[in-house]
Amino acid sequence: MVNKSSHIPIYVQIEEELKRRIDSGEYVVGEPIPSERELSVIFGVSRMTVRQAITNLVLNGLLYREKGRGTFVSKPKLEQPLNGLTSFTEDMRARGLVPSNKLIKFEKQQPPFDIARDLLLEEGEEVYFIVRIRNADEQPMAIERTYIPVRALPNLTEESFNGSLYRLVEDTYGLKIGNAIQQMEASIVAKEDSKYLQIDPSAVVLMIKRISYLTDGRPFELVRSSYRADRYKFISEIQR
Ligand code: 16G
Repeated sequence: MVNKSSHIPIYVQIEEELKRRIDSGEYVVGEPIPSERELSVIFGVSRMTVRQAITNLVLNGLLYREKGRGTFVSKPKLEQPLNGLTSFTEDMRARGLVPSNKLIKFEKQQPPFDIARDLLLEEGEEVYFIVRIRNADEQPMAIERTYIPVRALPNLTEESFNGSLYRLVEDTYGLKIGNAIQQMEASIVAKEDSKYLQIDPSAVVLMIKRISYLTDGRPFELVRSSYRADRYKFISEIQR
């Protein structure tokens, strides 16, 4: 399986072989893979080399380590298309997963300057500030901090956030959602978010900032979402 005279480094060859075993289902999701010692015997290489291959697969989210228990196969990442203005609830339902929310904060406030500017607010205008953990099948996937101009959606309450915000905007308020501008960047998870997302304090998250507009051009939300990078990959179709 390992070709020692190849120009491809041995740890890369092992990484590819482990990936193949994960993809083929030989190594099962949620189950441990053989130990470093066992793999070093199977492949006839040093434990160091095996460890390097495993570490790369851990960093790529295909495997995860549990202290004292071993290395396990991760669930495949959710593929999130980047070409439609959909809600978290719609995205999860489309995959047969059950969405749920945990409301961490709901308050009316004077927004920070940059938020007021992006939401085209007038001086002194207030926003609702909402922090929600978004779960799929009861597993935390993302944490979202949402700013909504009070003028755009008056009379919101905590109960408004039991379900989907976009359903509320469209069905309860009878407004039409038009488009959004989105930016994405990678970041180390914020300290307080790591416990909500149940990830390591040094883990990486994908941060998305979305400003969404009604069809008449009025902004109705500015959302900062931190998505678990070990559970998500974003896909877009590009054309020439
Ligand atoms: C998504 C949106 C977020 C929106 C939410 C509404 C991204 C990056 N963000 O999470 O801006 O507020 O959906 O979801 O996709 P809901 O209708 O389920 O509450």
